[in-house]
Amino acid sequence: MMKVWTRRDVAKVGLGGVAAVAMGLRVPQIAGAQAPPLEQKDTYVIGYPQTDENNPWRIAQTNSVRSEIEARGWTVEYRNAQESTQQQLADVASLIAARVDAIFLPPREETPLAQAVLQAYQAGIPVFCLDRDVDQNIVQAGEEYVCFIGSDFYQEGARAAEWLARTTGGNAQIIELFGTTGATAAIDRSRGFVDYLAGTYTPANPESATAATPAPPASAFTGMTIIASQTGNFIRDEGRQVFETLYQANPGATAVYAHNDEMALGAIAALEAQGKVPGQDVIVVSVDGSRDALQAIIDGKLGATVECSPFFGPVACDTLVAYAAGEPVPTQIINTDRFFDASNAAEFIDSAY
Ligand code: GYE
Repeated sequence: MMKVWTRRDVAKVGLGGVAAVAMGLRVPQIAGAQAPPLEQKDTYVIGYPQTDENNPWRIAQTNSVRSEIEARGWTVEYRNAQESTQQQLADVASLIAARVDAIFLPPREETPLAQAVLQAYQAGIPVFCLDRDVDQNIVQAGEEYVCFIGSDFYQEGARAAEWLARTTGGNAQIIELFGTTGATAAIDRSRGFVDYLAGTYTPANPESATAATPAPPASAFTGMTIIASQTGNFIRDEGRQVFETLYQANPGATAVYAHNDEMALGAIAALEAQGKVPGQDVIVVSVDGSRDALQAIIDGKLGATVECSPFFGPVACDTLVAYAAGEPVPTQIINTDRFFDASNAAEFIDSAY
């Protein structure tokens, strides 16, 4: 069985020491971990092990990262794990073997991919986690990897809950379509939503709070209940099938909270197939801000979507350059996201992906 390394193991044995321990050798103890340095160069080879290309969000993210790397005259070593955590682990291993300069990693699941971050750390390759994060009990930004760049998923969940509570007058029987099990985006979108309705939400990143950040609710929303929750893996057709089953078992549902637009669009299709009117019989809210979602808002089928920007290319490359120059890089770089509903979807649809 594979040894699962923890932060403590690494801190104890230091860079390179994990391999030695695995071989049964004694190694001297060194102080805490520090993300591997990056040499300043005119051009870099960047490893980019993508999770999948199954939805418009992922495709927009890949286009953004790839085009920014290429525009700078750097090289991208692209991999596509096609929804497989095992494959993504193998992809990171192959990028380490190829000795890329750095890795832009969107970790499919936070705990398994923390091991991949550790391996890159041991190999002296700096990792920048894009969009999803890794398990902080195993590795930490600023220590084993450089930083996390992405959205505040906890706040996204709270924003969806705030809109739904306001729109339904505090009364809803909710079906939750969960994202990929073990993905930061799913875990925190769920927590933010649940905590907001329970009256226990407080912003996780006060420094990134904007006018849009929901204020902590005065009390719990006792009329808002999650009656069923199941993963649809962030995939439209899986969202459709899962929703169909959950709705059959829970015909009293009045709302859907989908962790991304694709699953929300799947639920909308399932509702229509059953002769229901999405937006009237059942209110739907989700996260991302894709073109199809904005169109569904214009059509009155989707109520609202919390933006989660997929445009990582410029911020990721700028951060890498700053890091190579020895400038201080924050351990968390949080995107500022908008909110789309019937009041502004038409205004923004032309710039959506
Ligand atoms: O919302 C979803 C994608 O991790 C933020 O993953 C990302 C999510 C995004 O598959 O559509």
